[in-house]
Amino acid sequence: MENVEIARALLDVADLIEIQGGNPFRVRAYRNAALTVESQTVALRKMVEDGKDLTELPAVGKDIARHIKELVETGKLGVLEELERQVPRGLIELTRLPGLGAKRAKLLWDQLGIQTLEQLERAARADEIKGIKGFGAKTQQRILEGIAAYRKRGSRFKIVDADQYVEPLVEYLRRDPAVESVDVAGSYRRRRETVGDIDVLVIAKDAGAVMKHFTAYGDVTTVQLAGDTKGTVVLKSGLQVDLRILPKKSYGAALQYFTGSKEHAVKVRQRAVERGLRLSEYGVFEVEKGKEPDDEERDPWAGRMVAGKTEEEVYAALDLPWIPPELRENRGEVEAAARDALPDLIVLEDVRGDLQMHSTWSDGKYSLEEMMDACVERGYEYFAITDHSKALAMTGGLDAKKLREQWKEIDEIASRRSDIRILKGMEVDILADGTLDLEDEMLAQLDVVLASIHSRFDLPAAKQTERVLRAIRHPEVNILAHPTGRQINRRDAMDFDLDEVLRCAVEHEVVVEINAHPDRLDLKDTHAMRAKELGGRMAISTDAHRPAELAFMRYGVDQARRAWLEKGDVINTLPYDRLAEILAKRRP
Ligand code: DGT
Ligand code: CA
Ligand code: CA
Ligand code: ZN
Repeated sequence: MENVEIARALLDVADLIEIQGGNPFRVRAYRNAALTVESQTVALRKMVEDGKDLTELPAVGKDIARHIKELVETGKLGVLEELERQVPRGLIELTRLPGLGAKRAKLLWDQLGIQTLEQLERAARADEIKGIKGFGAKTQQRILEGIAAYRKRGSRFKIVDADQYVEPLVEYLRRDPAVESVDVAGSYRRRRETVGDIDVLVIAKDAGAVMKHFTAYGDVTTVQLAGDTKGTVVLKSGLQVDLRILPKKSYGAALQYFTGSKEHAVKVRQRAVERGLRLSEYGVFEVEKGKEPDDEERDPWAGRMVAGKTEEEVYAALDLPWIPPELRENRGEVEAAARDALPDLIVLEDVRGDLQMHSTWSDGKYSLEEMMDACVERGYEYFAITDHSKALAMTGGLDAKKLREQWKEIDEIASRRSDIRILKGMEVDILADGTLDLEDEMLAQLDVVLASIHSRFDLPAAKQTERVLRAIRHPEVNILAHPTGRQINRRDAMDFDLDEVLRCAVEHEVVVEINAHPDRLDLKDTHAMRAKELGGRMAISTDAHRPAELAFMRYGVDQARRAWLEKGDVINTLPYDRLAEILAKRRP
């Protein structure tokens, strides 16, 4: 039994006691203990086996120590089974919905026998909820919306949604005079495409004051824990936020620890052990002679502290340069760092233009010139207008005749403005047989041709692969847009042979897109990494349908960094002349 499983069981006990309307101090005791368990670096299973006294752990009293022992030895927990006989555990999931705390979930169970999300949804649709005391038509509606949102995102938030909640929270925390610094760690800092929860780290003079300030944040619906140095809240959106208040001397070590990933942390800790050091969230310590690192796990401050204040210092103590968070996934970054061969990652400022966006000529919401102005404002040297082709009728996709009209408008604008270069482009549909949705003679006149799939995602894999390969082999195609068709939390990647597609793209000088739209991020990090490995070039494009969406570029760059990409791997970091050469590939 792993620590996380033990913690999970203790949390379930806390939730069920709370739903039952039990003693809030007991609820808190279980939650605090769960947190302790979760944050132990040594396996509690091992402590039990070694006959160690668990009550020496913070927040672990006699009862809970007995529970942990029982879990380790039998894999079960009597008190949890007893509670489950009294309260259905399906209710725990219901309490996670915005607007439905423990009390209200219990009420719905008492009055309507609701135990699951499905039953709740059925009751809400049948208009049965609004009749219950304390609920109304509005609440019933909110519950339905909450369920829909919960299903849609699974339990993970897209990074763009997380940003929307995290940025104001960080600003709010910084306003507290007791706060010295705020950093967000975890998957958020690593810029994963989705995050499970948010891990905030704070240095503060007065921890109590900061905890109060944190739990009083207007967007908080539930305070799950408010300890001395650790707090957990759930925001109205359902996003969970963990806060940790830390001493300055350990801040770098804690930032390193809580940034993860767990796999990266394991690798780095191994390196510490090889050097006779112990790395923890408190710092890097020399292991005293004759002692095993584990002996000291109980006193986190044992041994001479050699690093901890900054991350740079922590990595340096292990003979490593600082490793950018986006790389910390144990995909070879520790080995590369040791050889001093980390990539020089692309940054947002390297981007000189955007090669996919739409205007009112198809399904964009703003005119071509409005999109142009927004690109100028971002400081771009060039941009491509890439409206849809006619197969996408619902977007008002363009046929040859309309495309010519668009070119007239572009020529007219270009003749009176020299502040940015416009590339005539199109996002041309790849039809089911792999042919393109525009005449060759027209394709040849475009500055940039994007090819992409918007239909028949269900073809058998071999056919799908052949379809894409055929498009890539078309001499006029420059960029394969959103290559896998996946949409985060909505639609999986198409079933096809991506590796073969990437190889073919390299061979035919077709660039693959990292679509920066945060619903897509397609290619995703590992796929882009593979594309680079195969010698491919990439374009990071926003697919903006309005000026504000040009700002999605940062999400594309984040994923490109996670894919180890450097400036030279991405064509829209090139000056216009160089870009034009690449796009002109087979046009003499
Ligand atoms: P998430 O929240 O699922 O998107 O992913 P993370 O990576 O943010 O994971 P989370 O929130 O569970 O923990 C934040 C960081 O704290 C994690 O990346 C590494 C560290 N951490 C948490 N629990 C453990 C653990 O049991 N062992 C180690 N070594 N590190 C842990
Ligand atoms: Ca997290
Ligand atoms: Ca967390
Ligand atoms: Zn598209």
